[in-house]
Amino acid sequence: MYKIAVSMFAVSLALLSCDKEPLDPLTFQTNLVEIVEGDVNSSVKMVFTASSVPSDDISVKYEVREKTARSGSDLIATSGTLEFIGDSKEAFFELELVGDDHFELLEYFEVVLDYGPTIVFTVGIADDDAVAEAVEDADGFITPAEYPSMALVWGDEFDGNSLDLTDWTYEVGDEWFNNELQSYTDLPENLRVEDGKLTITALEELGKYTSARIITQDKVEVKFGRIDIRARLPKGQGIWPALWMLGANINEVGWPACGEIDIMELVGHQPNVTHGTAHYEDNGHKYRGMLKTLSSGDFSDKYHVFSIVWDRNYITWYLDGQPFNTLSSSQINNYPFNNPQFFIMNIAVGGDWPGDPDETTVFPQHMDVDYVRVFQ
Ligand SMILES: [Ca+2]
Ligand SMILES: [Ca+2]
Ligand SMILES: [Ca+2]
Repeated sequence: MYKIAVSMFAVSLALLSCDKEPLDPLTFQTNLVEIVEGDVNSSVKMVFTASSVPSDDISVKYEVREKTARSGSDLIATSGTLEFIGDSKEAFFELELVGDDHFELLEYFEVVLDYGPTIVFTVGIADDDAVAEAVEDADGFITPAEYPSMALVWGDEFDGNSLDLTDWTYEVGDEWFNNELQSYTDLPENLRVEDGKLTITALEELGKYTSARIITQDKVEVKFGRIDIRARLPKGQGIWPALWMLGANINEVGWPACGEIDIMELVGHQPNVTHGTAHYEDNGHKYRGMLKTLSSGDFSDKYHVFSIVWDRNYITWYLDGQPFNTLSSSQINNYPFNNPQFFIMNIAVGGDWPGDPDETTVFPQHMDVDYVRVFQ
């Protein structure tokens, strides 16, 4: 349809200008792919360049269309006419941008040119504001329940008295990876929801370890957003809590091609260190991660907020609102993180990374999760 319309337009141009060489179909390019937001309102010239000088003066209608960027809060949607006059291949309009000083994900809008055929240009607005740091209250660090210009698209405050099985599934059994020792159950001694929090408990009984692992696979799958998880973590040799995500296409492409985002992992013999890591397939299993060490105390003392900001082509990890790791799609081949992922929360016991529990390990060990929230 598009090709036909373009070639018809080219024909009509050729008929109008029979004393000139036949023209290639006219197309347009623009100078803007991505704009930086700014903290105050501003305007920017959006210039369109024709592929050749039109044979006659022409008027091209343009329309700015909201997408994730919204008129009034991110830009001013407008429409009008671009005039290509004389020998000029260029015409422009002034685009009005709305600045602010709060953090947002990358947003985009469209500009549609209509000159018979239509062309749609997609333009990004890159945010230039820092993520707000968490504040400290009586039992630890906490993040806001809402953010300007972002909507809560999913969350669990763990306010009921049982796990919400519309969103979560227990994974139970004895057979796990990495030479882990635990058996996962759906018993209340291993998982409870009460007092506004989820508590996963790792237990030892006669040398056997039990714990719990829950997933949102096929129930809650998200792509992009600011994700905040407030939790207090267990510790001790052989204790391995994790708050993490796996690609929703894992059953089709397998691991690690599906991509894994570890928002928080901790090995209990280093109870003051959180790890933020991405795993992926790039000529075999590869991973990139960074760690963040508390300046005092450990992660069992009080709540901390483990966050990622996950947007098109990048992921940044935060502890209490302070960034400590970023992955960009340009750093790896076969970047899998522009696809939906689901959540996993668990405490593993033993295994290749932490090693097995020993006589210093105290049981039971608890991970308390106050909330998980996804904002877009
Ligand atoms: Ca700004
Ligand atoms: Ca902003
Ligand atoms: Ca809660």
